[in-house]
Amino acid sequence: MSTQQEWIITRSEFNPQKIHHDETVFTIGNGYLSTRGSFEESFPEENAATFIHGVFDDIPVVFTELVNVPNWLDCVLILDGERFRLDYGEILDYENQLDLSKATLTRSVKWRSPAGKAYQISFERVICLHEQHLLLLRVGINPLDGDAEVIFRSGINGCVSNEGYVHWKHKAQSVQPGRGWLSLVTKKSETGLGMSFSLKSSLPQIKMQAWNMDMHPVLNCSGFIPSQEVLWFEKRVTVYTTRDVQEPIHASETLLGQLKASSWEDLISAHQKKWQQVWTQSDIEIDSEDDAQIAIRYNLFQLLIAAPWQDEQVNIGAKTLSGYGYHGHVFWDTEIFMLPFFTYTQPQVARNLLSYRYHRLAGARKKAKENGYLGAQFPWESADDGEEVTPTWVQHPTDRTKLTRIWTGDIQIHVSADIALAVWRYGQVSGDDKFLHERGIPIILETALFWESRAEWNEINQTYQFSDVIGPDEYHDHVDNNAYNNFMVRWHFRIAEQAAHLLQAHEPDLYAGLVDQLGLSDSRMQHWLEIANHIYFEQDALTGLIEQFQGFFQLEDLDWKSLEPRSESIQSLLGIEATNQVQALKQADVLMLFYLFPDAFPSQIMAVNYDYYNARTDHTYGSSLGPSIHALVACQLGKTEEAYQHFIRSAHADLYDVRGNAGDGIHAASAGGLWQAVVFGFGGLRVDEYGYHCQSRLPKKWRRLRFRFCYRGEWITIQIPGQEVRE
Ligand code: IFM
Repeated sequence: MSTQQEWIITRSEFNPQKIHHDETVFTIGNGYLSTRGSFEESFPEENAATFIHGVFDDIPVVFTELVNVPNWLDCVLILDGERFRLDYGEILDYENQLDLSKATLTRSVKWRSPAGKAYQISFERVICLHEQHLLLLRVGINPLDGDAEVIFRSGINGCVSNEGYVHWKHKAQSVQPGRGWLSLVTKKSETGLGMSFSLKSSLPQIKMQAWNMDMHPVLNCSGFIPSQEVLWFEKRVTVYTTRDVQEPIHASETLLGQLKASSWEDLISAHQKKWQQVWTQSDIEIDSEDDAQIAIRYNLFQLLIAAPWQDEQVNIGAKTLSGYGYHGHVFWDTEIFMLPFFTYTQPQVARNLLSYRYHRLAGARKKAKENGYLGAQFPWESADDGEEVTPTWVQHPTDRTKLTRIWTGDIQIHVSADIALAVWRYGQVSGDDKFLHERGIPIILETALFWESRAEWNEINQTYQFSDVIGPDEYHDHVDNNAYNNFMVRWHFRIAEQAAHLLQAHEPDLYAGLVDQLGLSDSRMQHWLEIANHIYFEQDALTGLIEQFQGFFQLEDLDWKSLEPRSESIQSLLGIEATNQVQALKQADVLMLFYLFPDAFPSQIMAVNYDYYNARTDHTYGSSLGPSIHALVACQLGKTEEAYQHFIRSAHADLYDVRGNAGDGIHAASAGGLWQAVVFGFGGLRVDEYGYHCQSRLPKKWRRLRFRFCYRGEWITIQIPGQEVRE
């Protein structure tokens, strides 16, 4: 095991300007819920939030959003008549620490009140992994200048909103010395929530009064702390929703009662043991001169705390459960960027994530039908019911008096092929044939039907084409024949034909059911292959350059240097329309194909295209989905040091707020891409139908790399330089 410093994220200074960034950085969770790293005692203009997977409610414009649930931290601390909060008094010493190995957030503040008395105050926060409905908080108060009179109030605060929008209606509540509970329901989706809490103090002279305030059961604790003694409060919170059980309050009260017999130490040790197991599978060790070790662990930690360990009806939003960005909506970010990490290190989570798509086929069928297509068309943004939830209009990024039309929900259609690819790759790596046969192949076939009806025959070119789409590079919309889109569709048709025959051979009854349901036939599948073989895909015979979409090479080349120095994206500098007219990319597009299909292109072709598109990509201010892919492709081309620069950009995206928007939540796709950049890029792992092998290339600053993965039930450890160990 590595040294402690390689597991701990520390802030030793409080910077109120960075509060929203830090709230995101110090998010903790357990795959059921997450809580941002805001302070127990609150802070003005904080963005405190706790989100539970799957708890959505309606909201105008963006249709539905994850709901900020009652604040379970909820503390007011008054010391000798002065309220403790970091905007009052003086901070003499400060340390905020996230221990990634134990998933524990601790904060210790030496504080001088406005009246001049000093106190040491500490907090320890845990969202249990071994019991996903249990949250723990400990607060320690140590007066440093003589006795202190203390008032400590804590409960469950249901007066919360999503940045001003209130989703909760009151049902019932109760509080008595030692414990209380709150029952609420969301206004539109009618999801019920029950939260219970218990509170105890370490000193007998502390008196406890129950305050039953509106939507806010609270315990008011008061008394004296003798000089130099530490007063501890221990709070336990249990939470259920009607997504879990019929009677959430009954369940939260029962669990709280059952846990009475367990000590704080017992609970913490069970939680830590579970995390140890998780890290045994998912950790990456990097011995290097840089901060790659802590950065990779931090990114993996953020994926792991958002991973639905026990729920196949939810998925991971683009910002995990760590912020308001994208309202909890799910994108291709899951399948293309995050999923490989889970497929290779936590396969049951990958299965849950893909099962979410299977259970949302009804929404995808509806979308296809409404658009006049066959089969299933997955939405660009998905949430609770799997219907399209991409907003149609949003506020203009620079001129707030204007609205901007968002086209992704209408025409960014590659997501259906992205999901099919993730399904197939999961099946290949995990060997989970049951999933593949019962859920995976039905997804692949139903989405193939969508592509069949979406393909357009062009009599003049004698090609099948896809006009009016958006590819991964969202700086260009309404384009024809995006190379990524078309290549993915070609792959999709070919794999659909193979998958159908595989199912027919192994599960004839399931296959017969699909034949009936989807109208499959040999001639239909021949037609799929026919489309695949005639899909438009333009590659310059002389240069080997693949055109990102029809007409891309005719666009004006941008003079990037003339725009430097800059601190915003090309799109916000030039405007949406002007950016559409130049060869500037928000993120990898053609290069995505080299990352996903490294064996499909000769390296010379990859190199030519990498050089061309890499030079035309808005790496720092474009999409956070870009750098990890550029890192990976650069590795494939042996440009290891260039890959390293891209890797660092992705590794620091949230830790150092590279794009200035980390306050909205974790860039989950970047985190998932980072794992791939290390394992597939620097580690050089390749898995195909014949097995796996590694062709590693470490950057100069790295001395050693070690990772594990599971291939068809067998755990393999790769150490570079060094050996491969099969367990
Ligand atoms: O899915 C991405 C997209 O590729 C770029 N814009 C942000 C989305 C959510 O992360």
